[in-house]
Amino acid sequence: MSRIAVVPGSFDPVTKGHLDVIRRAATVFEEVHVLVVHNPGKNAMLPISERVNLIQKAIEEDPAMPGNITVASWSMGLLVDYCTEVGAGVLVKGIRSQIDVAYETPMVLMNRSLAGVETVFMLPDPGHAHVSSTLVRQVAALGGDVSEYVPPAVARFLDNSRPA
Ligand code: COD
Repeated sequence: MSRIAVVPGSFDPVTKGHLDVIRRAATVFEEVHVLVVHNPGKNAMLPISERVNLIQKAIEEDPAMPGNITVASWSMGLLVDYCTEVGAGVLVKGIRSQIDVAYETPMVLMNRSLAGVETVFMLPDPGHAHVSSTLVRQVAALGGDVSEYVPPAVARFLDNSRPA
């Protein structure tokens, strides 16, 4: 039985969809580790340390967030190695559509096979189902308003990063 869950992601940047899943996970598990991991398949916008910083701020500023959440990053190898290091037996992944299920399924089976780590899929509030970091990056880069999709800490950061 595992009381510790890891919610991994690129979080580049963290969105309200991610935070919805993180909050739900923190109501189910005793301890939740939000883990920022580099995804080699994506062109990163923010350094990992900034992503960690923004998640921490977003959680601190959200009164609905339980107090059992820690934020970390991992670049030392497999995701399941982090789980083993902290004694987590469960990964939590947010699912927006069948596309996410198809993308995540081989990783679920591989992580179980590598280290016996199970994965729980959680659905966000349907209002967040169309939100992705990729689209947030695109809308922000083209000068659009992303404040509906990201926490205030990220909206402020993106505003301050705009060229004058
Ligand atoms: N609502 C709900 N969930 C969402 C939303 C939303 N609006 N947006 C994203 N999510 C979910 C995603 O489905 C995903 O589960 C999670 O949040 C993170 O999303 P991203 O986009 O920030 O992160 P990804 O998809 O780039 O994932 C990066 C991971 C590091 C999690 C992934 O690459 C991974 O698991 N890598 C494992 C590396 C490894 O050990 N490989 C070997 C064995 S598989």
